[in-house]
Amino acid sequence: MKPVRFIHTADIHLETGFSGAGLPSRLGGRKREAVRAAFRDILDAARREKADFVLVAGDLFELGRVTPDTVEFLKQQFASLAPVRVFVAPGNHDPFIKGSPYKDDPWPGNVHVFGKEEFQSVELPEAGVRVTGFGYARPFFDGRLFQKLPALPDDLCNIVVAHASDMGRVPEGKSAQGPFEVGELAGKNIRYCALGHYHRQRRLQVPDAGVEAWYAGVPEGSGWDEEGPGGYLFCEVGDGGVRVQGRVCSRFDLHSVEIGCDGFSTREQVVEALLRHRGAELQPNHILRVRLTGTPEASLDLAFAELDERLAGECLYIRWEDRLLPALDFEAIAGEKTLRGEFARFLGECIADCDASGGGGGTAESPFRREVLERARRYGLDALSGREVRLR
Ligand SMILES: [Mn+2]
Repeated sequence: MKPVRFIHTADIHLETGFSGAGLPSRLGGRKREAVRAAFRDILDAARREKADFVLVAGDLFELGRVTPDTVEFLKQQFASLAPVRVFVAPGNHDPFIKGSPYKDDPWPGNVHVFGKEEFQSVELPEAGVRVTGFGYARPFFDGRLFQKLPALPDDLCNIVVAHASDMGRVPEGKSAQGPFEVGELAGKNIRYCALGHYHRQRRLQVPDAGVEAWYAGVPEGSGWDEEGPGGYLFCEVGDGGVRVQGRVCSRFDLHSVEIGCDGFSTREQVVEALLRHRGAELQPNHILRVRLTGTPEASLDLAFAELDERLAGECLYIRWEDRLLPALDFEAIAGEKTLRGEFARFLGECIADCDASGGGGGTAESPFRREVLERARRYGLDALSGREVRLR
């Protein structure tokens, strides 16, 4: 057969908000623009490399946030791709419901949106391909459609596209929408299964050597659980098998760094430690989360505005996380005949009680309660000592 070449993308989340990642609003605008740029890159690749079609495995946009501008942007982009076909399988963020631009707007003729909660097929005889997919018709869909999918006719090369959850590996905090077991992809004449919903690019282990199944991953990471470069997949199915190529298209990647500050006495040492990550996590187009740990000398002053100024140009933004343990001598303070001493004694006893109950079959809340008490002691002693009280 003539090789079939196509792009698999998913979870683009055009117009998403970034406040959940604790990023300032000026970065939200840059990230949203980067998501659009990444999406343009994906379609450019389809044009340049003469792909036969493009698969979007759901969450192309967020229904609650999508603007008329973004809808027109999508129509223009897709129309300019013609005659290359685009197949969209709506997911939980862009369900095919009343009020959705999928349903209410006319789309260019080369775009097919799977608008039913049942598998349907579109045949492309000239390419020798059958694309089979379904879409969500509600914002939460837990139907097990793969269970009911019969074996597809093997006269054409079968490509399946869906927004769905591999129940064998649900990422932490992810809702199980469109659940399936990898075994349900086996023995059905599927050559390639294009999945969306999980945001990390990953190949699935299907107990059928003939099936290649992937999550495409996000083109541009939007949170701290989506660190590193984002991208899409370029696929080629031929007689020799399926070749899947991961490609990067992200602009502003998120990265985390931990800096152990044991014995640090100046913020210069924090800067030096961070600069050692230059060229890796620390790059001008990266957004960093820097977690400071350990026990520094009392002289260390984490003046974040000054640190940001010192590191301007090294990266796009730093979200500082102060997890330093105080070099305070709680016992000595608790011996003082002062309000500060009384406070330190009281919190010290609360923490000791917490340890006693936690060690002796305590409740599940004990470790959390201990952390709260430790923070309370730290904040309180900062306040009672006339120091700046800095949330950590
Ligand atoms: Mn989703």
